[in-house]
Amino acid sequence: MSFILFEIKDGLALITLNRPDKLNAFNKDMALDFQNKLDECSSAEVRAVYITGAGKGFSAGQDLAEVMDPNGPGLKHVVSEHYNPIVSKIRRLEKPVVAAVNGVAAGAGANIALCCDIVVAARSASFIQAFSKIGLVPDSGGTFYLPRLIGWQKASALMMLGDKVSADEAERIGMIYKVFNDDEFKEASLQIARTLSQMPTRGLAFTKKALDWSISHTLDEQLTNEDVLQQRAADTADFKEGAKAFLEKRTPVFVGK
Ligand code: LHQ
Repeated sequence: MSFILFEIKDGLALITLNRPDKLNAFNKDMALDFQNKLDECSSAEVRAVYITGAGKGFSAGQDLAEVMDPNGPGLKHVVSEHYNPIVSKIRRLEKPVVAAVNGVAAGAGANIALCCDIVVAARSASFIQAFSKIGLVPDSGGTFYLPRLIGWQKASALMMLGDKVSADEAERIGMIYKVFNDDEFKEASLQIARTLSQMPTRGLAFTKKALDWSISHTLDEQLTNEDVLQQRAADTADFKEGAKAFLEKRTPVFVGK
């Protein structure tokens, strides 16, 4: 059985975390396969990525049975070899990545979702910074993204107390973009990803880069960064098509170049 389901359809890569009986908790094989599939997403045919979970959970984070198994891969390299590359690959991927959180997202499962470009959730989903409850430190970029998304105080409290945050509350506090009713969630979240997959891919990649750069640059530096990226965006075929279609009062057809 494959712990990651992967399919590319009409420019959209669909990645499904697939250990439903364990709420898609990450074991070594699943983490490494996820990395491989993220690498495959850099191919030109992929113009957007959609990540979700099989069954009723998104991901319960690290498989705790595996890290406690004396014959398992051990705890020493889990963060550096399993989770850090996943977060880096998602951020470096020059495509928009949608996390479609279909159920509970805990520990590394929550923080991998939160590093994605657009995070949406089913109304019955929830987010838990589960680390503190077992004596661990938030990882997978959680200490980087969560305070930036919801502010220091709330992030600090959620990470220390390990409270379960409902999807509605996550939307209210700006942790995620939108919540959809459970019966509409799959189609509505896929529609966001499909829309992105037909948009100007290079322009979206430069937007992602500009947002990432804004974290570590001054205003003056960032104004220069925006200028540089705008020149690059203006050189794309999709910009030319977008402007031309606007002037001709027709719907543009973007090709991702
Ligand atoms: C699980 C897990 C799980 C194994 C549910 N492992 N089986 C980095 C570096 C090094 C070390 C460790 O970790 C990390 C990163 C991290 O992610 S640390 C955080 C690890 N995750 C957690 O601590 C969350 C543990 N899980 C839970 O608290 C609950 O399962 C949640 C709140 C996620 C869901 O609760 P329920 O909806 O009540 O489901 P459940 O607890 O009944 O779980 C269903 C099954 O999944 C169950 O198996 P079973 O065979 O009894 O039906 C659980 O044992 C299994 N499962 N999470 N992380």
